[in-house]
Amino acid sequence: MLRCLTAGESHGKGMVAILEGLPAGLRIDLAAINKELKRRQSGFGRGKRMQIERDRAEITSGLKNNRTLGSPLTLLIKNKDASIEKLHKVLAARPGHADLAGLLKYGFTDIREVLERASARSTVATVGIGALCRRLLDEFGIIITSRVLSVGGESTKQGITAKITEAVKNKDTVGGIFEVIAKNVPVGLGSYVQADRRLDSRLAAAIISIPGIKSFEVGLGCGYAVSFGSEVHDAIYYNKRKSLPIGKQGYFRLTNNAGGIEGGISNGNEIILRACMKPISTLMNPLDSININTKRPAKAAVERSDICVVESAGVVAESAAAFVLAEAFLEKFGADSLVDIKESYKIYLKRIAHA
Ligand code: EPS
Repeated sequence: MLRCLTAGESHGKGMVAILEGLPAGLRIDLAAINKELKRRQSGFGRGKRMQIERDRAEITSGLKNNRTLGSPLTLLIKNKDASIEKLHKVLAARPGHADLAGLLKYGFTDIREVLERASARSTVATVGIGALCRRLLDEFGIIITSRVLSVGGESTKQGITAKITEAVKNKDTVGGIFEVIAKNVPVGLGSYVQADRRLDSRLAAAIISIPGIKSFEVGLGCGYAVSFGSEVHDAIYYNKRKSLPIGKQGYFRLTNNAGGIEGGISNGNEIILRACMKPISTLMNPLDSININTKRPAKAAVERSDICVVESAGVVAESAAAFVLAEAFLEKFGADSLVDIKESYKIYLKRIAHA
């Protein structure tokens, strides 16, 4: 069983992630983890915090000679801005943020006590976990990437840049849509036998729980709603030639509207996921709100924030997907030792090729 927990406040000492269940014998490269952390911090539309932080991970458990021991891995990413005890109180909830619902739920009298953990800074830990999971997937040729499809309804690079620039100028924020693609995922991850074993439901939960994500689609997604079945289902063909390399033999499709998942199981095609990231809810030109002490109208709190994080959200979603795919992969092929998993994977591919 692969499981993880994260901890840490946006301006606390740092962010922590514990990942348990990676097999023994996996080589871990800290530089590769730091590269993913850097990708998360990049993108046009990021705010001032990203100029302060240089997110770097330390691994404090689970490794010897840079190889996993099968024991829990702990990642620590220290915050440079660790000013939590000195920061001012926040008294007017930002519409769209966790502020008001969190305040009422926990009975706080300062919104800062909500926003410190609700902050999307927690995604540092998600990306750290994802980078570890990618290392496992790497061993089996599984590659996960993402790309921005649109920002504020604009889908060309020029249009996107113009939208973000407009948002900066108007002290506003802007959201968009990104796509995550997983290549070389074998057929057979996940299952239809129980709702919580379906690969699509697990990917949906992992991605929609990233702060700011408001919708999720697999493959053609909402496009299915406007088409006839005959137009959208991916017809099945078969390749008899044994001379083809393993992975190219057997069943294949000419289209991939299913986005690589049928019946909650990966079908061997690319997994294609799409999600919508809402505009960041901290507005420099704030919306109406209420002062939680006086109950009088007040402008929503203004905190240092970002303008557009659609590109970063894609990197975080890749990481969330990496965890789910690694988990499903280990369920199928065993989880103790990398050597054993490789053996079991080889036998499986051989059977599939000749099925
Ligand atoms: C973030 C760090 C935060 C924000 C952002 C994401 O840093 P700070 O609050 O100190 O400026 O830039 O968080 C939010 C937009 C949010 O609403 O929580 C990060 O590391 O990604």
